[in-house]
Amino acid sequence: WEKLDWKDPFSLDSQLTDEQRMVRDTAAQYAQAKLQPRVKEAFRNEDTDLAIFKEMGELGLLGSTIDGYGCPGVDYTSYGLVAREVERVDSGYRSMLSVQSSLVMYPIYAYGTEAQREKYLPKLATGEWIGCFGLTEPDYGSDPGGMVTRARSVDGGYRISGAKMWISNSPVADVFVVWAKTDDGVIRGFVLEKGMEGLSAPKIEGKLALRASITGEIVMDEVFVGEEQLLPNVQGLKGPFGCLNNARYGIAWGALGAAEACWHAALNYTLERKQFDRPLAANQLVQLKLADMQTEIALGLAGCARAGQLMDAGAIAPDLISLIKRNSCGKALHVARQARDMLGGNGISDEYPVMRHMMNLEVVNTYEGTHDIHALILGRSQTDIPAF
Ligand code: TGC
Ligand code: FAD
Repeated sequence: WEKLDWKDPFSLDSQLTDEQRMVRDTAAQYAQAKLQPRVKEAFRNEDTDLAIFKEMGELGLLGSTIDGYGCPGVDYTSYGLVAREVERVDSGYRSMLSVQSSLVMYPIYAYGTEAQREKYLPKLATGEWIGCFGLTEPDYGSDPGGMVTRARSVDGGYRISGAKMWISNSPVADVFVVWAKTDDGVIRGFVLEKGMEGLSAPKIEGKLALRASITGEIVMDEVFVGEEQLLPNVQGLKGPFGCLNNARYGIAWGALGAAEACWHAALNYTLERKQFDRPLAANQLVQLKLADMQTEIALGLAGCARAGQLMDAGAIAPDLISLIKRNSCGKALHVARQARDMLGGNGISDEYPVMRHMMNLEVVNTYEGTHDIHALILGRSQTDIPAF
């Protein structure tokens, strides 16, 4: 019998190819050497360091699954491993990476013309340009099909009016992938650029979570775009949802990276801290929590690894992505709350990462489809009854 590797009970590491391990190690070294030292001040001061996009770009971490246009074309398991390493530091940094990769570069690649791909993808890959994705509106979050943003046909193109809310990266974005209904009521995707007349992206102030990642609105007042700014190769909600499949898959891996950081912090803390003349870790109630954390994280990662294989085989069902997104986010949030408790008073200090992760995970559990919305997607797949 083997001795259990308690950090990696399913031996995920031994399942990886050399290339996947190399990508993971590159991301891990970058995250620990460059992101970890910045994160405390970034979160405290709500400071989004735009240099991070260029640093990630240099390492090939932006749009990494795309083949060509300056992107390395790695597999989806590698993409998941990168998300996990980046989110081990902070969900906000993973957000910056996933929006750029899955929600901006992916739709341009999958739904765009060759000219759009050549114009936008190389600069988004290096991080010279920053992208954002506008689906959610002030009155349409879980139900994006109700959106009221309109793209009215005019001579030579469209005039777009409407507002998008809670948009990651929008105040610093150069490229805006925006979803709007055309005259026939069909949802279409458009690529807008910073500086277009009538386009603005004010920052949303007062966020108590995800403070290292900037969030804003997108306000469009009769913004004119030429026909060449329409993403021609998709129509309807399956356009934005196709992008969300990739982003939700990455989040499923990423949230467990944040959970691992909380678990390890709780373990180290309870081994060091003594009460009643013995380490906190000597108490059964503490070991129970550590065992629960290990179990949920290990099972969650095993599910993500299998989902990665299915993604790479082109054989994944979107409902399975809902399952892992929901499971990872809900479980990670629970782990973070438990870890926060185990650190006692120190648990609320930003000298330790757990409260920051906990607050971030409240967002991660909400965006890209809330925990309950994904439950309803899974309920529909079993019953054929949409209960939204
Ligand atoms: P429904 O009838 O279910 O579907 C409409 C059409 O879309 C197709 N579809 C999908 N296609 C591909 N992948 C998926 N996952 C798909 N889900 C649905 C579907 O086949 C249909 O196509 P067609 O051709 O028949 O028209 O639509 P519904 O309006 O009933 O949707 C209900 C529901 C709840 C599933 C959906 O609206 C939903 O998922 N709501 C959650 C909204 C959401 O996730 N928003 C995310 C905003 S972006 C974001 O949060 C980014 S944060 C990023 C970061 O910072 O990291
Ligand atoms: P609502 O839809 O109003 O939901 C509120 C509550 O009601 C939730 O608990 C939900 O589960 C529940 N609920 C809703 N409908 C039902 C139902 N039928 N049955 C049972 N319960 C229901 N969006 C983008 O487009 N691009 C981005 O880059 C982006 N980044 C974000 C960054 C941050 C920091 C945040 C907080 C959000 C971001 N979002 C983004 C928006 C995010 O996707 C939405 O917040 C999310 O989809 C939920 O929508 P909502 O906030 O309108 O909540």
